[in-house]
Amino acid sequence: MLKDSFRDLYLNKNFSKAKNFYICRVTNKELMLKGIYHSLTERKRLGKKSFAVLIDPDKVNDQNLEHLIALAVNAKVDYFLVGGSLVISNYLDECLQLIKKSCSIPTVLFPGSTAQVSRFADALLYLSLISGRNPELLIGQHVVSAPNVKKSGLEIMSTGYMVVDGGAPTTVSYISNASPLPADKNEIAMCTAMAGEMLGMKLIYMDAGSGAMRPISESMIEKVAQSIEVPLIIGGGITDPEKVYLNCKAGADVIVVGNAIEKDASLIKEMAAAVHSAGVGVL
Ligand code: 1GP
Repeated sequence: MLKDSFRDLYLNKNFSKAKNFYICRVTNKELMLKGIYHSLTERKRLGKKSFAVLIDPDKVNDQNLEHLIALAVNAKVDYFLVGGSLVISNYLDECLQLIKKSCSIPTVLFPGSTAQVSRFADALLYLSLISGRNPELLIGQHVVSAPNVKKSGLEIMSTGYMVVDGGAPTTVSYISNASPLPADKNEIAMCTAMAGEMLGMKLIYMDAGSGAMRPISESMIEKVAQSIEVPLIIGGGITDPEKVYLNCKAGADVIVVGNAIEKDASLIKEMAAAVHSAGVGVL
């Protein structure tokens, strides 16, 4: 199915699929020309919610990635986030190339370290861990990697990254060597996000950590969403479409899901539908 082209579909008289394929290509191409950040802010302005599937290069291979891409295209997933707090394999470049040749869903790097920069992605979340007090992750690693990041040609999106306590230590809370933001301190979350925005961060990403026992509460999402203008990304421990929907209604602009989809890829469809139904407009 991934090898289908507009021409093949048309010649096989699969007109409705050909039309969808064409519209999807054109729409995504237009978005790509103006940049991913533009697409994120535009979607927010229009009241549309976005769904991003997180791909950890350590946990996929060509076969299951192709399957995942096919499901994502079918479900109209808006973005792929690629990366992880700890990536050991060398599959990052290949993984991005496979996505690129198979579909037009934009790829955004979500790097756990400076080693996870690849020119095969479309954009990079340039994360500063503003919830922690570890200077290395606030600015230190950025200084060291700045020339390479600039040279990569990727669209760089500065992101105020806030790790929120998810009920148990996660890879990100351990690796970052910084205390996560307490889950019930909505005011601290609000002030942190506001500070990040005023410091010039283009995005705020609140993350309970991959596989978190307890995802971020709707009350915290609401408090933060009401206090900032930039798009708000929410992820960590989200396992069902209902939670996805409630998070969007509380003010999340982008929902990120990784673990739950790794365990059951068929969740993509329902989760994407929940995200898109929570927006003002329907794609
Ligand atoms: C983790 O927000 C992401 O950084 C996604 O978390 O894997 O728990 O969905 P999950």
